[in-house]
Amino acid sequence: MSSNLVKLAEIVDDAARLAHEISQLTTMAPDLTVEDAYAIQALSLARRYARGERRVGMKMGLTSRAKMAQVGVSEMIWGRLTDAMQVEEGAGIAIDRYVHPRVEPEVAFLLKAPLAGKVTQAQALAAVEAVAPALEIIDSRYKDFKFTLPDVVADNSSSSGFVVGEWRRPDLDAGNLGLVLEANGQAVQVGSTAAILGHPVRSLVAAARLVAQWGERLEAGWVVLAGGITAAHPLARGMTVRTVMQDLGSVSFQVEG
Ligand code: OOG
Ligand code: MG
Repeated sequence: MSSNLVKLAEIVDDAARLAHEISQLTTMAPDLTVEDAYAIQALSLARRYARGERRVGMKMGLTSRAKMAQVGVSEMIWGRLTDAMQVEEGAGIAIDRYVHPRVEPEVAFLLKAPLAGKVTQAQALAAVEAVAPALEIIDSRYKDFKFTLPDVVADNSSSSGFVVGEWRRPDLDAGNLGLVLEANGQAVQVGSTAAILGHPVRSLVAAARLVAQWGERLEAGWVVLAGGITAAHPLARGMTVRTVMQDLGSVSFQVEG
């Protein structure tokens, strides 16, 4: 492994750990490829595991047009979730632990069996134990939340926190469920789960394919976030955030004042 990639992994890991913004890695390393970026992501996560964090899942990113348009990157990406990123439903988060956090409504899958490689939608669904409404807290470590594809991938695809609501039966069809994202009780985004590749299960199919390219598999017990359904909304001190999804129920958290 090139020492340069190790150095870049240390830069993104420190930025996430200490909540400070950094310049895009591609300004320092203009030749950085997407493959290098996934290697940096793996190296930066290895630093988290060494500090005692445990891998609990995977998040898919840029699986809806609204998300692609908001950040100006139109390639599907993925990142790794650890136990330290999970926020309990209804809990409060301290905004100083983030650079410029945003929140987005997502659908979460809980797996009961491993999945990897080329799988059909039926095979993916057969590995699902339960489905839940979720909120992802994303926080790009890059100045002004601006990045290229390799930058965002190296930064663990902006992974920062996630909140999962009550788990529902896996046979609930999450294909086209209406939802609202609220900040302080006011609707700030509305959408449908169909915005995720036509059906969120397609994101799970893609997740199985993408991890296999890196020699991994989705494990039983993991949470897989299918990707933001609407554009993300900036968090502010004292804000209460909630998403309400048709048939799936709601999930919320607070930003401490
Ligand atoms: C990149 C992460 C994208 C999603 O759900 O699309 C993502 C970003 O928007 O900073 O989490
Ligand atoms: Mg997301």
